[in-house]
Amino acid sequence: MTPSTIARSSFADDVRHYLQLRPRQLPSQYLYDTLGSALFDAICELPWYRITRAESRLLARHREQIFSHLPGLMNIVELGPGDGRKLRTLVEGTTEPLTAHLVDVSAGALARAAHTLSDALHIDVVTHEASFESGLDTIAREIRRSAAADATATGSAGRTLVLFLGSNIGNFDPPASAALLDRIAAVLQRGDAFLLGADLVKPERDLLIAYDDPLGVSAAFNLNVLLRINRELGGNFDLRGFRHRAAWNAALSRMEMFAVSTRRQHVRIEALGLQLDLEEREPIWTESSYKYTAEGLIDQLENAGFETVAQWIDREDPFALTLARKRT
Ligand code: AVI
Repeated sequence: MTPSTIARSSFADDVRHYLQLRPRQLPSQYLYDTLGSALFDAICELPWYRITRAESRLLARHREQIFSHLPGLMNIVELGPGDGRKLRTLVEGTTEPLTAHLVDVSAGALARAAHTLSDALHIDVVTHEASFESGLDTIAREIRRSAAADATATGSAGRTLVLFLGSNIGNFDPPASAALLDRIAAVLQRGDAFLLGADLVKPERDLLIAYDDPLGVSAAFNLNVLLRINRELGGNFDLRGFRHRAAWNAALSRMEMFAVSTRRQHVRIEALGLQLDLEEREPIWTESSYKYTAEGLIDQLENAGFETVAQWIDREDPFALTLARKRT
């Protein structure tokens, strides 16, 4: 079974399962079909969504310093490289030859990222069309195999840096993010490193406009998941019967996105044999985006077995880049 067939069968299973929960839900990973990914790229260009620019500024400003903490670095692994621009910005901080392993379930995203990196001549790009977990396992095996061969030839084995940028961690709930950090730590060797980009808590009005922008791009990004169900699973969602809602949940420190039914309506999803009766104002919860404190990020990394080497914060648009090293 290829990763894309796994993704498709779990889309159907997940839609069936999550749409029948109360409150109804759809996992946020399904926002990213071809149109959803293009809409997310557009969100990153909006003046109100500042994560991407804040992180790029930090990477450009501190990249030499980041590499100065990583002597003997040979491999960079990026989980969810997007269009590849973040990694492109980072690797301009070194002239050392490196292998970049890009992990994503989307072949299209991997091709785009590889293309963005193609003129960085010191970077050898290897793509892995896989989930983060299975990609990490495959890469760890490959790196260990070639490190063993290198160590025999040169007496040294190179270090690995894992990147998880763009505040992608924010779309994992606390147990899932702890599990992912544990998994990353488990595949790394002592002295290998992890660079985490995460969005920080900021005033509510800044968060609300970032997730509900005046141009309506966030709304289109959100409601597109219903269109995807229509297209891929034979659903009959009438998108005019839904509106986008973004809300700050202060108690759980997260932004939440919903597709809210504007009237009582009946929806059929042919491929699932599923019928839904939605009430007026009934929400379908489509995404959570956790926001952190700088100290909270250090604690999470410590709990997963990392020690923080450095943390850089963009004060203009609160965002943190944290470099940590595997402890034992
Ligand atoms: C990809 N992820 C980190 C974005 C976020 O901010 O949670 C997705 C997004 N959702 C709405 N706008 C952007």
